[in-house]
Order: sequence, then C-alpha cells, then structure tokens
Amino acid sequence: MISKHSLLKSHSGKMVARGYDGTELTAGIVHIGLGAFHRAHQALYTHETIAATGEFHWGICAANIFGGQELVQELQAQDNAYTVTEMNPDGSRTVKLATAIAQSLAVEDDRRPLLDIMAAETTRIVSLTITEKGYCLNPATGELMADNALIVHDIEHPENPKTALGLIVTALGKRRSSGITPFTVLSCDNVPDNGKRARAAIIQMAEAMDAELALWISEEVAFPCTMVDRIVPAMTEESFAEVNSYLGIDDKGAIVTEAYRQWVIEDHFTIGRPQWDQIDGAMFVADVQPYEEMKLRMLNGSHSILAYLGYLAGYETIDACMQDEQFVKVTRHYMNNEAAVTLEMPEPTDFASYAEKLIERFTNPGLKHRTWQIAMDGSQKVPQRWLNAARTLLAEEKAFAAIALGIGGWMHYVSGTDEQGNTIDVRDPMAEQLKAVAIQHQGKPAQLVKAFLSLDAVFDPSLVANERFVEAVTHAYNTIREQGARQAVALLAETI
Ligand code: NAI
Ligand code: CS2
Repeated sequence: MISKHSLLKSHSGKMVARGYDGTELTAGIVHIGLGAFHRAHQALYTHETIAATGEFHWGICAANIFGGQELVQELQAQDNAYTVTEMNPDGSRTVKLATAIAQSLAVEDDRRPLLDIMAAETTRIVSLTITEKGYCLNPATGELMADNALIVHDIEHPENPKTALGLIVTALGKRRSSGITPFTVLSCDNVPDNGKRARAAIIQMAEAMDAELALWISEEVAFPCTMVDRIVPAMTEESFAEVNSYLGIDDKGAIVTEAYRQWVIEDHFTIGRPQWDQIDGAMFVADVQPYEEMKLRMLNGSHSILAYLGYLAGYETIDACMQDEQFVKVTRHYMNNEAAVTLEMPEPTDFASYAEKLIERFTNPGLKHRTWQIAMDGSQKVPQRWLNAARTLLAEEKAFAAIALGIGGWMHYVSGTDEQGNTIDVRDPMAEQLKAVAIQHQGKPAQLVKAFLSLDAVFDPSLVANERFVEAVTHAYNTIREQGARQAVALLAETI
C-alpha cells in the first residue's frame, strides 16, 4: 500500500509534484462518477487550481453510486492520491500527482450518508460524470424517461434515491427545508447542452415528487453548461504495468491520458467556484453551446465513426485505425465536409486546423483507446454526434456518406456479430432491443435498416421519413455487409 506521502516521496524526480499537504482540504465539491475522466480532468484541474490559489475549501468528495466500488477502496488505501501520466505525441511524458480528492465514497444501497454531505452547507457544487445514460433521458428528445425503473423507484422513495437525479432533488429539498442556499449542479458529461439537459431532467423528476420544490429548483439552482475535452482511455493491465514500472511504485489509481485538455465552462455559479481558469485550457464563458457542438460533432463524431468501422475492421484501438490511410482520409473528410460545415460559431474558427489537431491526437501511440470502449452506449451518443449534422446536410442537399457509413457500421456492431462470426460484447442500455431488431430482420437488409431507423429513442421520425437518408444508410449497410468494413472505408475514400 502507498500513502499520499510515500507517493510524493517515491517519485525520484520523475513526477511533477506541485503538491500541498492535503490535510487542510475541505470538500466544497461533491462529485458523482469517480471514473477515469474525472480523475484526469476536473480533479486534476482542481488540484492544480488549489495549488495555485491556496483555496483549500475546494477539495472534492467523490462518490460512485453505480459500480466502481473497488476503485474507491483502492483510492482510499492511498489517501485518495493518484498519478496522472500525460503522454505527448512524441512519446515523452509528464507525470503529475493529484491530491484534490479529500474523500471518496463507495455508496452501496444506502445513499443517506452521501445525501447528508450533499445537503451540508460546505458543499457548494455537485458535479457529475455519470455517462450519457446516467441522465435517464430519451436520447433523441432529451425528455426524462418516466417509465425507467430507477426513476419510478426514486419518485416513490425520495428518502433513499438510486439515481444521481434523485439524489440531487432530495439533497436540494433538504437544503431548502434548512434554509441553505442551493449548490450549483455542474454536468461534465458529453451530453449536448449538458447543463440544460441536467436541469430539465432534475426539474421533471422534482415535479413528480413535490411541485413546490420543483418551482424552487427552477428559480434558485444554477446548472451551467460545460464543454469537456481530454481523451482518457480506461486503464488496462498493460497500462498499469507500464506506469508502475516507469515510476517504480504500485499506483492503483493511476491514469494515462494525453497532454491536451480543454474545459469551457458557463460562468453561472450560485455560491462561488474554484478559479479553474488559472490553469491552461480552462475558461469561463457566457455561452458554451457553440464550443460544445463543435467538439461533439468533430471529435466525438469522428471517434464513433472510427469506433464502429474500426472495430469491425479488426482495429483494437483508435491509434491503430489511424495507421490506415483510408481511415484517416475518411475521418478528415467527415470533419471538414460533414461536421464543420454544419457549425455556427460566434467568431471566425479555423476548422481545418482543429481537424488536423484531432488527427494528431487520435494518432498518439501512447494512448491505447479501445474502439470497443468508444462503441459502448451508442444509442445514447449517436443523436448528438451525427444526427444533428445529418439533418442540416439533408436540408441543404449536401452529401453525408461518412455519417451514413458510421450509422451502417453501428447497425452491424449492435447486431452483435463481427465479420469473423464472433460475438461482440455490446454494452448499451438498449442492447437487448437492438439485438431483437437484428434477429427479427436477419437476412433482409432493407427491412433491418428501416427497423433500426424507426427506433425513435435514437432517430427522430423526420429521418426515417426521408428517402434520401434511408437510401444512403441502406447503401452503406449493404456495402459493409458485402465487402467488409475495411473495404467499405477504402471505397468511400476513393470517392472523396
Ligand atoms: P468510467 O467508466 O471510468 O467511469 C464511469 C463513471 O460513471 C463511474 O464513476 C460510474 O460509477 C459512473 N456511472 C455509470 N453509470 C452511471 C449511472 N447510471 N448513474 C450514475 N453514475 C454512473 O468512464 P469515464 O472515462 O470516467 O467517462 C465517464 C463520462 O465522462 C463519459 O461517459 C463522458 O460523458 C465523460 N467524458 C469522458 C471522457 C473520456 O475520454 N474518458 C472525455 C470527456 C468526457
Ligand atoms: C469518446 C469520448 O468514449 C467516447 O465516446 O468519444 O469519451 C472522448 O474520448 C472524449 O470526449 C474526449 O474529450
């Protein structure tokens, strides 16, 4: 076991230890979703901000409410300190020690200890990285899924809610009863308009529990939107072994990420916030939406194309996809001709340079970002990554062959069998429904494509009603079926 102090001492010059003795930290932030991304992004930004400002009241109490219990125990055993290894494209690295997490919690069935901390006056921000599905929203419409079993449970048992939404409503209710100013809810997920969506979900949930509380939340609580960006692959045995042999320690909380990071935050907080903008890559703005749309369509849209087609083509990681020239050509074409052209920015923006920077980031050999990881939860990701752009391109009668190929790839992927006949481990809240569609229409591609496009939780009805859209996706699906994903990408690359 290593403690924070032994981590600090053991770095032997290999670590940037811009540290502080964490004993004076208090938790002004409660974070739900102590996964890889939080540790490499918000918690590291917060660590560096505290080191720069000496504002020790911005420590973090980080909790996992679904899974991730083992990670919490491992972090607790090392006083919640861990290292972040930042890999540069040239293979060099910077290792940082992060100590902003003052407390971590593995919340099992009884959520009340976490509720008490959220309701305490010292908590000023509740931040979230609960994945897209954690918001329990219909991905296509952004409406709360009122028939979701967890939501039904929370409405009936507000004193011990299961979801992050339920926890927030109940904690806000406790603060209201005690006359305590509400905390700010800060969503840091790759959800479009994440603050607005979190607000809508929480208010809809509150309306079903207590109409007066819902009104109070709508008037008093701030839900700033954010654009978050840093590629943080899930750790593997190999990446742990590599980091630990480099550092000569056994850090169970270690994270490997890229050097690049960006965080654009709407400056709307009710009881203060850390001065995150003191640290490179973070800024406060009045309107996040254009930055967020750009990132979701260009970065995440490309990622999903690479994930489905790359997985089917036998590429395990994004950097492996980028060794294939045809994949690079299609990705660049997608960014410049199908994503950038649909964006409206408040100021002149050099999309071509942004695209080249993304290609460089995807090519980073130090990041083993699995296509399988990005392919996960596609039903929750596809609408914001591809479909908003597709609708604009359709309306302007422009081509969208890369998006169509991505959707065709997604349909093959979620059908659950790869090109060699092996089963794909499809992780998605709609996995069963998607598999059922594939089985029902097996061997009848045109019907199968139509049936997938008729899933209105993913595709809004205007798309399945559009003949051009249905034809393009059917063509893409059939090309992958007949020629395989690698050849389908090469064929598209020839035409662009
Ligand atoms: P992870 O798998 O390491 O962690 C997932 C976290 O979400 C865990 O803490 C888990 O407890 C929590 N969670 C899962 N389902 C939940 C639910 N239904 N309710 C509440 N909590 C739930 O994943 P990672 O890498 O931390 O990513 C999490 C999210 O962060 C992503 O879905 C994305 O929205 C955002 N993000 C991730 C980036 C990355 O490169 N990894 C970059 C930018 C944003
Ligand atoms: C990825 C993102 O897992 C995914 O779906 O596309 O998590 C991506 O790594 C980040 O958004 C980069 O900021």
